[in-house]
Amino acid sequence: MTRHFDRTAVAFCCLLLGPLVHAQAGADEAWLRYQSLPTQAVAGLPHLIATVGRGEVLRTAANELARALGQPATSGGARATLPDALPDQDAFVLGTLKDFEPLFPKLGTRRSMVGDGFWLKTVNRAGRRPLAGSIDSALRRPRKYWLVIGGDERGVLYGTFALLARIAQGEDVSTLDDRETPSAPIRWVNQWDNLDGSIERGYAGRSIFFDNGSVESDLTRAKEYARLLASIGINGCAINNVNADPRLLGPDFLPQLARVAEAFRPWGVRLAISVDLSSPMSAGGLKTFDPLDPQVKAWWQNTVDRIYQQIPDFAGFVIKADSEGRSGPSKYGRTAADAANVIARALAPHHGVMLYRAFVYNHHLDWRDPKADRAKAAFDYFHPLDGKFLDNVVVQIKHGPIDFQVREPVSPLLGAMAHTNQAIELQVTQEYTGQQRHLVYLVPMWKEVLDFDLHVDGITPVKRVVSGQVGKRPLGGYVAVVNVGLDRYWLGHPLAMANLYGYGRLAWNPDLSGEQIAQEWTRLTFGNDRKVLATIPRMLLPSWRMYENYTGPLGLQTLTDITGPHYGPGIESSENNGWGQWHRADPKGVGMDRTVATGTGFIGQYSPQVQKKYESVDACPDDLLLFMHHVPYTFVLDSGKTVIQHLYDAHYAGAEQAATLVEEWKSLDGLIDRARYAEVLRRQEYQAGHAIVWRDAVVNWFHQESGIPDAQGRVGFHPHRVEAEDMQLSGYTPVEVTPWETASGGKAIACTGQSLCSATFKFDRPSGTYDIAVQYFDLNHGESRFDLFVDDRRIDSWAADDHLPSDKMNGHTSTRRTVSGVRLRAGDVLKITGHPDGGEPAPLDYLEIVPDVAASHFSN
Ligand code: GCV
Repeated sequence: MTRHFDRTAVAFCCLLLGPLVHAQAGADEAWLRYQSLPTQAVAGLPHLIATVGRGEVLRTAANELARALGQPATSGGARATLPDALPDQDAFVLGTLKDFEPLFPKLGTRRSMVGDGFWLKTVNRAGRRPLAGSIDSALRRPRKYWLVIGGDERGVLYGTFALLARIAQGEDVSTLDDRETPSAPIRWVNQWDNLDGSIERGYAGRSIFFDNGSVESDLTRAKEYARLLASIGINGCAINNVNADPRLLGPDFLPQLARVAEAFRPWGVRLAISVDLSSPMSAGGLKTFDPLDPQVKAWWQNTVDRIYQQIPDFAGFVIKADSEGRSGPSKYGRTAADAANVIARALAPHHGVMLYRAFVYNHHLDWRDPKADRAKAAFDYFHPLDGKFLDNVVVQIKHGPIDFQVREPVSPLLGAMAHTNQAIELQVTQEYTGQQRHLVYLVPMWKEVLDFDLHVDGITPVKRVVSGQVGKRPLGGYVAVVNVGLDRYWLGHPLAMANLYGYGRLAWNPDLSGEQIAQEWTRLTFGNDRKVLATIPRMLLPSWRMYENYTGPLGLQTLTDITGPHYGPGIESSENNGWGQWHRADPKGVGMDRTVATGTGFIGQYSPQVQKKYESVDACPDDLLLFMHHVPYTFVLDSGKTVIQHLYDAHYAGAEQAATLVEEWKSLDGLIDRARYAEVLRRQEYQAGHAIVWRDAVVNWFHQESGIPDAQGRVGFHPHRVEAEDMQLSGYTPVEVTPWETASGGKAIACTGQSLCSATFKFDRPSGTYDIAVQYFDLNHGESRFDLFVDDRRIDSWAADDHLPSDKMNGHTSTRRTVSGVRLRAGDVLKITGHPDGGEPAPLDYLEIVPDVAASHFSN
């Protein structure tokens, strides 16, 4: 096929480059901090950027390159239009394949290049001989072009970001010939933002999109978010909670949504929204939302057409139905396919897609029924519908069968929908993994999931299923629930951004390793200092296993308060209710029997090869043992340890490791800017303390339940601890804490009905230097103040002013303050005074007085 050379399409727009720009105020630039581009990497690069074509996304790509490499901040850069000739000096040349071909006919550009893919290529052009009598010697010079060729405009933008990432990492880009193609067409994020500006399971401030029932008037952050997303290849964003508010489909809301689409558009990010299936009734005033009712069909068609009139590049809808109290097609005896297809049919002429979530389950299960199993729900419901969905429907499947636990097996549904488009749903927001107060780098977990072989048709790792390769599907891919907020660092913890970055990189190329991504992200975010590059990945890479160790190893899932905020420990909360997150611990043993032989039969939902791996207790990997089997505490693991001893050891090891993260981070003092250094340090110190809360809660609970002592004698043995309730109290009164395992000895002290209370005791240990940790509760109301005295000398004072997710004394609010290097003499009197505030009774749990500083900060 020959292509015509369209002169208008190849108009050049040139930007001349000047000195480097500096960091901007406002939101953190995360991994796009161009001020740290290595000078030697920038040195040999051209000073001219030319674009072939005129699209908006293309312009963004050129501007991004200019911004990174030093477009003068004031002049806005010199621009020139060169209608049909290549620049006569070295230049970056950006454009789509279609527009490039006529200019570089010998490049062989027609070799396959898919949509959002790109090609980075350097070409040399020999100098032209000057025309007779010409004085223009410049024409004689040979020129070199850095071509950024995109399969489409988004591809150009992605190629530009990829080029910049290489430069920022100090790679030699003087000669390039690299093509990249994204693994899958759907690379989306979901935000669970509510119209009032709150975010469900958001841990980093309020919404960047909504406030007080409307779209934000200032969408600066939305634009910056789109830039971050584009830089990692994300092409779609659903901005509102899947527990969707029907007001979003109202006529007055549409122009507001159009503003968000406009903010995203230059970055190639298409707007999507979550919608509620009952909208034809709640927003449209119909008497039914039965998907097969002709009026309902017509309503969806009109609604979709209206959206496209205002947002022509609208990406589509996300739907949560028949789940956790949301209405759904089951009300009318219809299936998910009936519902999805009706809406998908309306979207199809506009090239819109429908992401229908497979998170459908009954949360009123009978916990006494040994066959009941929430893990089976998605497969049971969706597998019979395989092949019944239209081609623009994608079933969005959470990576595990429960709900983003610290460890779960891969969802068997991913191996059971060969005739259906599928997208895997991951969670960047750390709902069950520490809510960004704990450092948990999730990429290694996602890698395990993506590389897991489902054996549905030969070798079929999850990543090939979701890319559509296995079933030869037209669509498929990745969705992550991200929930960034107005926090300066987007996700709260600056290091949590490694998860957002890693998600995008894996969606683009799931063959990358967790190590590669950690290295890449660290270089881009913190620069190329060798110590920083060695330390941060060393903190990131083991952090998932570490968190698992102190929250729920062996496939127990996160042993958190599942009916509360999903944060601190709450071991019994998952039992005796219909939610189905059971671990079935009893005095004799622990774990859910999901075998085909004697259990719920969940394992039977996998292919025979996978069943073989899980069905037998001996073959089942230790990491998932208690997810698949109920065993006695004395069951011996592959490691040779009993289950109960493993539970004890893992919790002690995990908490110790969390303490080492503080020291690792401190070793970077002076190598990281003050603001980020201080923010991360604060969070790591908090995590080290909260890991002890977790450790003690879980080991004490299992110790009491099993009656089996810890072979190492640690559980319940705290030689350095002084319980607050055992101190001499003035005004303070002892209180029982619920659940008991979240306070040392099950009790704390509270100052109620007084404005000042105190707890005192006489230090009777050898004189020396000690670290004093005060374990207290910081409720989400009030700001109690504490003072710590040694013999009437105040050595510290602080306020309980964190925003922890509970208004009660429990594992969510238990936290600690440590004063290091305190000289104490035998006979000294230690006193803590508490000033309650706003209903928060300055509650205290215990003191831990540990000899000598550094090494033993957070030990017993
Ligand atoms: C948006 C879990 C979360 C809910 C969330 C739900 C879902 O249950 O706790 O907050 O709802 O998953 O994914 O739909």
